[in-house]
Amino acid sequence: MDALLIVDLQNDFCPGGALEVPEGDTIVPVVNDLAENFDHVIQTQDWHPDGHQSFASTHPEHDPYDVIDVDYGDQVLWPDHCVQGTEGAEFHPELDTTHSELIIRKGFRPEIDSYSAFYENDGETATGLAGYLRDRGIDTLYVCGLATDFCVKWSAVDGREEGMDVYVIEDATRGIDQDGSLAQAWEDMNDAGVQVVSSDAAMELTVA
Ligand code: VGL
Ligand code: ZN
Repeated sequence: MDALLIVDLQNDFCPGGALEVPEGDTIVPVVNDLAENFDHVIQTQDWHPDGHQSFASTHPEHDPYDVIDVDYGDQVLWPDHCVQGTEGAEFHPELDTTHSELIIRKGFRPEIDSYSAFYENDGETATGLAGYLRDRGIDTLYVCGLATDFCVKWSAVDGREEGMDVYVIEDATRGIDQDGSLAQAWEDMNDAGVQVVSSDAAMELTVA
């Protein structure tokens, strides 16, 4: 059974937001079309408390996009974004969320960042998504949303780790491209056995 996973399609990742992804908002109509065609739709929402470890502002000696060493390895320091309860953390106003059966919030633990919809960045703390998908008999994920090179990539790769068939919908995702991270992400997804499809192909492949 198939599900569409819409990753972090939130104001702060769209132009004008705190951590804007170039053209991030342009995927909204494509994602809305997809959501209407899938039987099951799941979303993630980046949801950080003030003073989150991943915020550069939490480390006065650092600037945004510096990489620091934390308990679980490298951590990129981001501008403050998707702070719980703020407008930046809301979904894009034109995103149609009516079809969404589950919304997974991630990154709410002050000390751990979370890119993947399955596991936080320590690689151990589960969000519960794997169990949910298994309980519901969902074995195929079509992933779209923001950003290709961070949360989309890690969600897709972890989906493969969980034994799922995973497709990333190329024209329904956009990347940040920090230091070559976008090309690296496509390579990592390919190595993990993630397949790349267009939104048209995704709608034909899935049985609505
Ligand atoms: C994301 C950086 C920090 C993402 C979230 O959604 O890709 N990137 N938090
Ligand atoms: Zn974040």
